[in-house]
Amino acid sequence: MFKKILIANRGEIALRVICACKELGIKTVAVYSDADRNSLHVRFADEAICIGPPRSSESYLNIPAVISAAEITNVDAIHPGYGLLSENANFAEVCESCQVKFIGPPPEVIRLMGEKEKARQAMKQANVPILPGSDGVIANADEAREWARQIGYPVIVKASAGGGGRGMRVIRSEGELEQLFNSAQSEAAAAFGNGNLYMEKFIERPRHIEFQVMGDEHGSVITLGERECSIQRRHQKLLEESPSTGVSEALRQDIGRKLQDSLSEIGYQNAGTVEFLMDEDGSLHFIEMNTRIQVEHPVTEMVTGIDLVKSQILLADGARLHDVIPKVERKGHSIECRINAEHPEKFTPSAGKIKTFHTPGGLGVRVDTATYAEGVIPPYYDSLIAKLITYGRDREEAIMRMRRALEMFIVEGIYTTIPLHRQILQSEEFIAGKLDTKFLERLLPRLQEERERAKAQEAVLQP
Ligand code: MV4
Repeated sequence: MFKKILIANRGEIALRVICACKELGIKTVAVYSDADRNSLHVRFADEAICIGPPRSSESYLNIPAVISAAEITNVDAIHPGYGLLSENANFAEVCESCQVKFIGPPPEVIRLMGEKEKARQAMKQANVPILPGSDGVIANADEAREWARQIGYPVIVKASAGGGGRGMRVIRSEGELEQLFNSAQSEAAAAFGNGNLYMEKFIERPRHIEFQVMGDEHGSVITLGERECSIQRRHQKLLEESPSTGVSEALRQDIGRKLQDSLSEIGYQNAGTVEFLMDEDGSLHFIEMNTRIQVEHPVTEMVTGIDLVKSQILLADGARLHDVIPKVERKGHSIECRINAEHPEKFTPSAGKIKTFHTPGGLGVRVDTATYAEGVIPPYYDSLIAKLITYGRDREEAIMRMRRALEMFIVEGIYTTIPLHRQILQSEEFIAGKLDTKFLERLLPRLQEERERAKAQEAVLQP
């Protein structure tokens, strides 16, 4: 078994990995930037090494600096967390060549899934449902026009190297095709150094549903059910839950079986997430795969009772899946609210010093955070400061727990998304489980209107 693991990350996920290592009796090494000197991941790790200045490009993304830290401390493995270097196939390769185990899938698999068009073809080959779309990348606007005629408008072009919405354009008619195709291509080339585009039928109001998978190094893959991630804004998820109110047991089983077959064929290893869009009539269509542990993994942990990060470490050490996860039994319901250091209405980052920090607790409440009272949120990184997770025997209980937990979560000194979550948890649409990716676009204007009405009312009462 690994004796020592380096965590190439910061914040709550670095702490989450340290928790797993402690429970497995594995020593930990934290790396940190100058801005994170007083962070909890530094405090709770057995050793800590400063790897550079505040900017991620010079510290957490600096491969030579991370590898040097691993060599100096003589670790057996590196856990990359999410974001940063977690889906960097070159980094995984460098780890391998330095005899340090990268806790994740093999570099070739990371590379395959990083090319969205190739991932799409690989899934199609393996009978996982995909949307009608182009076969392979599209060379130019003329080819795009041919595909669009065949698929039928509206269509969407996406960057093969993309993700997170960049290099994406919705095309609603032939008249606007050429211009939109060309602008997507330039945007993709500028952002990813690769202008390859592919096309899909566009779904107007999809639900975003993803499946958690785990694979071992002996050819076995299992699925651990789905998460509903439709509540997002500008490609940033805000709230996730498991199970999804839109997925029947039959659909879950069907997709689960297809994923197990396709991913064992591909040679998938370690933790992964397969993203789907659900269309208006409830069918799921593969869109892309993430080859890392995700922010929202706790909701799956809560409903399965399986520690996904511990499982990642054991699987990376060569353990067999049926020894690590003998049985998957899902029970109850779990919701996660992402608490970001952001203005809840403007969504602008809110860095600074936290004055009061009180986290809720009690049965069915979990808080994953690396923040504390008097702690400083640096402006250089992701704005996630805490994840508030509740568990209930059913969705209603998980919702009621989340409502009271949000009431009892106090953060003073910076703005957070807590007030917005309180509103989401009160909304009729959310309570009814009527979700799609336009949910917040409908809710936010209503909340704005309410605020204006309240203000006008106040003016009448106090002229
Ligand atoms: C789509 C789509 C509709 N139809 N593909 C956005 C990010 C990228 N990962 C995939 N995305 C989308 N792909 C087709 N064929 C709508 C989106 C989309 C979206 C997807 C998931 C969650 C939120 C979203 C918000 C806007 C658009």
